[in-house]
Amino acid sequence: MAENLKPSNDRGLFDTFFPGLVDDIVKECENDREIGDALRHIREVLEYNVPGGKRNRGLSVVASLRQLISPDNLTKEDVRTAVILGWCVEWLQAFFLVADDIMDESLTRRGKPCWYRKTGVGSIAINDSFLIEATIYKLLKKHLHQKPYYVDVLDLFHEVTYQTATGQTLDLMTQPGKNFENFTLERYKAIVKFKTAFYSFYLPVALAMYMAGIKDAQSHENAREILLVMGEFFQIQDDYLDCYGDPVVTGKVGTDIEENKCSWLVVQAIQRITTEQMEMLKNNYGVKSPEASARVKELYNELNLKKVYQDYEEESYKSILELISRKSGNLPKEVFLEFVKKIYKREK
Ligand code: GPP
Ligand code: MG
Ligand code: MG
Ligand code: MG
Repeated sequence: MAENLKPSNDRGLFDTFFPGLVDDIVKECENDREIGDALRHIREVLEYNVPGGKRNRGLSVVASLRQLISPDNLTKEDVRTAVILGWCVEWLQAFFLVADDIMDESLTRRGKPCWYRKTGVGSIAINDSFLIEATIYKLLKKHLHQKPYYVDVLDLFHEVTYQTATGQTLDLMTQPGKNFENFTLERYKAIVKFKTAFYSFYLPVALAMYMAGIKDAQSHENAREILLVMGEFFQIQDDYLDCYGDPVVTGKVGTDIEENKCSWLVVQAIQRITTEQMEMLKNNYGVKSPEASARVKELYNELNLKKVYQDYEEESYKSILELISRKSGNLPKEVFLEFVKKIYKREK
């Protein structure tokens, strides 16, 4: 097997593709008299926002393809295409995060200032998020337009973008109400399924499935059922880390309490709260002051939410393994187990 086709080199191989993909988008027009200035700006936007994450979503396309096509049948061209599709998933994530950080008034991302907060950027970041999205389709056209699965891939990116924006809508419109009655577990699950699980979990695996020629509705339904449950768990972790994570490790400072978010922690809190504690929560949740959020965090500690989370994590781990063995159908279980390994007990 050629050196760069070995699975152990996937991360290194993946990273080597990024500069070429940026060049695919900007190089030709960087010195154009009309739009050269804009293209040099696009390069800066892409270089600041697309790399530098964990790349788990992108790498999952490659890892999943390796489970779906045997090493003897997997060509160098297949691996190359999976890497490019993986980067397109990372591109989509960058588009969402640039916009999400503006909406959530976040400060840092991946250990750097959020793009809109970088000196000299500001509200052009809104347009920059559109540019990141639009350039996904330039990459797909350049590298995949002759593949038999091109239309499936395009359709999937469009559908998943719609689902994610729908989830973001629920996230932004869900306000606590007078007695936090809107922060239900049912609403919480809908938010996270749509805003996180489709693009982070179903998308990378579904792309690999289309590449491997797996198009049937039943296989996609099985994969979706498992991956959406994993995605829900992943966002619960994200909510937990927003409060209890170390910003040096996560690369971001949490804003869920100040931003009045329907976070898993607040949903758990209101299920365990006394009338006095509810008064305290009402006075301090969604208030943009460090003192108010410190009070909410004290309440979380009184309610032992760290332990509630740890118990949930154990429980969820067992049930996801059970779901994988029950629902994988024709798909190799390793596609899902690899994902599980990456996300349980994560600290970032
Ligand atoms: C993550 O929620 C959700 C997204 C990144 C989807 C955004 C969708 C758009 C259409 C813009 P989060 O706000 O909890 O993520 P983080 O904690 O990383 O800010
Ligand atoms: Mg958000
Ligand atoms: Mg956010
Ligand atoms: Mg978050």
